[in-house]
Amino acid sequence: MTHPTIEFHDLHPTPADFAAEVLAGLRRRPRYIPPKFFYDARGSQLFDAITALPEYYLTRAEVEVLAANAAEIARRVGTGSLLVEPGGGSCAKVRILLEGLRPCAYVPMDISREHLRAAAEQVAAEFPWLEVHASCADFTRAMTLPETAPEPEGPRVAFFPGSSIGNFDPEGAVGFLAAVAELVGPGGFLLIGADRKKDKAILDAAYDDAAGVTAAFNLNLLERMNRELGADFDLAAWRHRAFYNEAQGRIEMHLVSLRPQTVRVAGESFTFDAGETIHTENSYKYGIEEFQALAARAGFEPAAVWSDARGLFAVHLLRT
Ligand code: AVJ
Repeated sequence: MTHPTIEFHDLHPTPADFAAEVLAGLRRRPRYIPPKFFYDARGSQLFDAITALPEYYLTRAEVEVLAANAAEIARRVGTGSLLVEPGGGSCAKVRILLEGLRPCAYVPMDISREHLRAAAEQVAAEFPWLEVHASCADFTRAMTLPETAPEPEGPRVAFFPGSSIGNFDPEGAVGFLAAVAELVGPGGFLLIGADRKKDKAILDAAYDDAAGVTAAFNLNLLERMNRELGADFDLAAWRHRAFYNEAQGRIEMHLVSLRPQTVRVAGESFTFDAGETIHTENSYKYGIEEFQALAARAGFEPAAVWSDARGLFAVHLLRT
């Protein structure tokens, strides 16, 4: 068997980055830890389980849209592109596009090192004609291409599925999109999934599933701090809370302290009141025109937009 072409570029955040961001987040009020820290090995597994939950419609809806429109996407973008996927740790959805797009190289970038390495090797084995340059990095901090990435004949295309854009607040989203616009340059494209605003009951259920997988995903952040930062969170003293905040147009996830308690984290003490929360995630939802207007502020114009049959989820093709 020939060895698949995979180049691995490593800018993985150090344990010191995790400690510093957690301590800064716990010193603030309200307390906030960014959702990128959910994705250790266990968190990545739990997230994959979330995508298969009956209540979590996002992944199925987006896959439906990509599969139904893969040929049209390829026709609009053309072949020979350099395809970059920030946060593309599992290289799952890109498979739907690869045969049609025939990019000259694929660059998945992700914070979760082993998850990314395994996925990149698998995609390279499945598509033997494809050059894969995996880049382990925190794209919320630095979005640069590995130096080994080839110069494409076609456009640079960024792929940002999953409604991961929803983790930024709207101002942060404009900043991220502007960095993507710069990365793809003139004539470049962005294919991006953005979950739509909808009935609160559907959204609440998607982030607080009956089987408790999303709760385990949220609580794993406490276990991760215990493992990696020598913290002493008592898991029985915390609960998962998720709800759609209609005024803000976002899902909020929190970890709720069930009693007054003091916790040690990386040598520092933090006192929590009963009912006090650590805010762990926002997931913004966007109307179609609302999202196009946001992208316009970052220098993108709409090229096309598609939705699933139920109208739950949108995939936008944007160009610089
Ligand atoms: C990966 C950010 C798109 O917001 O739906 C799923 C993460 N959190 N369930 C989302 C998540 C809880 C997910 N994103």
